[in-house]
Amino acid sequence: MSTQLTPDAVTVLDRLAIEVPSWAYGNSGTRFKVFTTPGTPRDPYEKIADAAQVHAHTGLAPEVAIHIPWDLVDDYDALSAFAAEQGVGIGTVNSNTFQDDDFKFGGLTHEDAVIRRKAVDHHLACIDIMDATGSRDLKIWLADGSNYPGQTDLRGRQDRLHESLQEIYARLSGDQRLVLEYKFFEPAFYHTDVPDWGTSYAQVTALGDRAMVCLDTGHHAPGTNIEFIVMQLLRLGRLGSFDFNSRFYADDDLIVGAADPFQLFRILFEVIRGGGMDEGTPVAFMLDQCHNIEDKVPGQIRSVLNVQEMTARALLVDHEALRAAQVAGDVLGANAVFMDAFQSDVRPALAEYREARGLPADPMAAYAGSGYRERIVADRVGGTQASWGA
Ligand code: LRH
Ligand code: MN
Ligand code: MN
Repeated sequence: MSTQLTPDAVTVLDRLAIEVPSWAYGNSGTRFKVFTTPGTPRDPYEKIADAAQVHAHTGLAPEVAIHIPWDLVDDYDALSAFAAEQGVGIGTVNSNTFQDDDFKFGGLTHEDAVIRRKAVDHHLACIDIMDATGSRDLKIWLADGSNYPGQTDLRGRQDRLHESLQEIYARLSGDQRLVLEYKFFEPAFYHTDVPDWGTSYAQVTALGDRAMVCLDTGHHAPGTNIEFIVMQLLRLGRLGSFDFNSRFYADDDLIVGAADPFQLFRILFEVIRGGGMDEGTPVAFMLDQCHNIEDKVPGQIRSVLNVQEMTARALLVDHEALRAAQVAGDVLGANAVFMDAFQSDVRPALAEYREARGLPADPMAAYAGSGYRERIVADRVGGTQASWGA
């Protein structure tokens, strides 16, 4: 079924913005092999230039998230000015306490006050960067955890985490926020200090109103009903942001909507149902992906288009009919209303929608024909290509 977009759906789609991660433009891979791509950025400036291509062709990605120290530069005013020239802004600042030998046994949770100080200071430095870039969100994901039962005192680590987060939170100003991301395992295999939404929720509510939960779609055990978590966090007013990606097995970081488009639809339905796409929503949408074998810029374009397409389909759900069927106990009727929307083809309507906004009807084809790839391949010679982790 090919479908038209309603005026209300168009209003929501006009608001849709998906931050792209700077690290998606660097080389990445598995522990077995990193395949490099010609033209890969060599510094944060080139990553931002590539990210700006995604926005130029889709109108969907006005901000680029950065990761510190991967995107360390001398002058963040200059980086912000460069981003603005490219037509984008700098978004979420991601902290990183997972690649320094000192943090082998944790950072914000560490037994040793000296190491904890170093981890807290890193976050304070990230907030200095946010002050310069005008970023709203500090995103914290911790690798802290342990590999063996008895290795560490689980309870003490939660208490120290709270103290560390309190100091970081106290340094925020204006409309700045702290978002705490959870992940059930990896790199720690026995326990992780922020393994689930409940722990993140408990920690952020102990801080204050400007602390929220970040939900990375790849950070759950197989079979987890992620849309239920989305519903609950929105209901509790603590869903701060998404890291979108898709997974078949673990934290695969594949293109969002590639592995399970229906799951993305169900998640976005709950976002809309819970007000997460209303005007002034507190929910920030972001990609957290790697492009190990495919080209990175088109990989990112495909990703934001997937989110747009599933949002358009989720906006088609006939809420009145759905509610009537639910109230009547019409199990199959309710499910049919839901599936009708999921199975609608919104691609022609979205192509028209883009053209009406001066955007290419087919952003993938437009990028392929733009000559940008050929240009960066020719220009970016010498230097060291950026990689996930540097
Ligand atoms: C951890 C994670 C977190 C990091 C990113 C690179 O698995 O999802 O968001 O910052 O990967
Ligand atoms: Mn993530
Ligand atoms: Mn992850």
